[in-house]
Amino acid sequence: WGSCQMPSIKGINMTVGQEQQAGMKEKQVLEDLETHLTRRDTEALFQEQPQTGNQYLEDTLLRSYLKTHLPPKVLEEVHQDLERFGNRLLTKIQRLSWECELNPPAFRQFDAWGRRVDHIHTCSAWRRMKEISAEEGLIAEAYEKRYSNWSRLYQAVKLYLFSSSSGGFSCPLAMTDGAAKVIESLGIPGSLKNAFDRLTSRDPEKFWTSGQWMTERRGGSDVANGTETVARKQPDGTYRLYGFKWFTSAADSDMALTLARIADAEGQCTQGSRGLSLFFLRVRDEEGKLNNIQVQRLKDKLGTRQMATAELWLQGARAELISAEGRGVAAISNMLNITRIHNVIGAVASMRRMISLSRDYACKRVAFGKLLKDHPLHMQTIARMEVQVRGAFLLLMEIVRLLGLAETNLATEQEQLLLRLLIPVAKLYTGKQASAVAVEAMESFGGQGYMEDTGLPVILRDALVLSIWEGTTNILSLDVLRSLAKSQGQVMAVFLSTVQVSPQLQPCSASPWQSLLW
Ligand code: UCC
Repeated sequence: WGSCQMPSIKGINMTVGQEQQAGMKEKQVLEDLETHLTRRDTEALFQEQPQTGNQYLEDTLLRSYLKTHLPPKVLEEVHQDLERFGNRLLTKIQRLSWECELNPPAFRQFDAWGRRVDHIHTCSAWRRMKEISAEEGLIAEAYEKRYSNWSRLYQAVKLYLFSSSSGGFSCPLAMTDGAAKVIESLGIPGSLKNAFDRLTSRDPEKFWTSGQWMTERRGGSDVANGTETVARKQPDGTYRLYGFKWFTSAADSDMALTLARIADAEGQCTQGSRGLSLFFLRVRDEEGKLNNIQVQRLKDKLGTRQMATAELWLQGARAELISAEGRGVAAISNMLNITRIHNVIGAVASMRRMISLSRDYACKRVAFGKLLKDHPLHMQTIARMEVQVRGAFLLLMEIVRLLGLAETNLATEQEQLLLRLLIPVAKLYTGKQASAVAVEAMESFGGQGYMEDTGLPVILRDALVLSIWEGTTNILSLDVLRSLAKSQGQVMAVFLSTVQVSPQLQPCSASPWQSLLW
């Protein structure tokens, strides 16, 4: 209400009585105006906050999938645990997640007296996430195999529920799972037994996380030509590593798997992929002293800021060779495939979170005189996103179902081929999808979606990395070609025959193939 619109009572000839009356009127107008100036009703934007409840109970597709696939006895136990976990996520863990976002890791290179300490400080909520991961068996579940071939799927479901509330802790868990998988595939040699037990422990005191140090300064995709780190053999059979790891995620981890070139007696190394071997190393010793490693700096990333990613100098780090010489890439590919599946889990989880919040908001927010949910155009947008996340979810379930079969020696040759093909396809597809869906969902909140303190931009920033790390879209496309070439085309034949015999591609038949065919 601008002053030019105010009723004017000035400039008129009046009697004393009229003047008094006019004075009172003027006072009244000014009082009215003052009431407006206090902006009592307009000082803030009041909207009901979008929320999710128990993610497990609210996820009808997840629940119907478990019901139709798990044996009844397994379903009964798993259902109870997931309902409890859903409550724990809602009441305890989500809060910690936000704390991780508000308190990103900090790096201190020197102490007050000039001593080099290279200390990466993480917040208490981040450290609590590590304990929770152990308590919930987020890695252990897959290796204990309590439910035989269903254990892997059950683990993936827990990780899926955890992902959006993990404050970025999903990343170290992905690499921890990958490291455990590599060690298991090597037959758990005696020297790695302790590491394996710790990676798969449910005891927070014992539990270790692992890093995966592959990327060097010459690049992260072309590992075969980009790896400069050299390994020198020691008289006791161990190695010392010298090099510069340029992008090491979860640098606060307890151990790492990394690639290096073994130098011969003359100090010469074989170049290319065939010169790479895989090593295990502890990041710190029992006293907490770094293993001849220097932290150069922490990375300043767009997202996943809750997690410490660092540049590391290896200056004689003591390490153990764990692959055959020159078979490093093949050995670490087990880890890559697991972390790529985790990437799919993260992609589906972030889409699920964004869409669930968007759906809830549509039931609360009024515009143009009615709730958003009563606007067909708005609901069409949400429905389209919902279809995307459902397809991606079913694809994920299919992959972890196949992985569970492979890990319990129950997979046919066809199923193994299909798994090999689907991992890169699902990673590249859902990574891209998650970014697009996060942007679309953000828009469905209007300007509020763009506000940092709603927590929504964090989800978008974190989703944007999903198409980049663990192999960009083009690198994964090449991996699809690699799987085709290595199997002499069999992966594609199996894929096509599986798609053809799949149930009639009805939405309610919950077929994972729909998402790939659309
Ligand atoms: O480290 C990182 C940490 C980020 C944390 C992410 C956590 C995610 C969690 C999400 C939660 C929300 S990021 C850095 C990641 N780096 C990459 O992904 C590397 C990208 N580059 C590639 O993938 C390349 O394609 C390479 C490195 C695999 C290419 O190496 P090569 O040496 O040129 O490849 P070759 O010569 O074709 O393959 C060597 C051997 C072959 O076996 P053989 O010799 O028996 O024929 C291949 O078949 O390795 C085998 N191989 C594989 N086997 C290669 N890739 C695979 C595979 N994917 N599966 C099975």
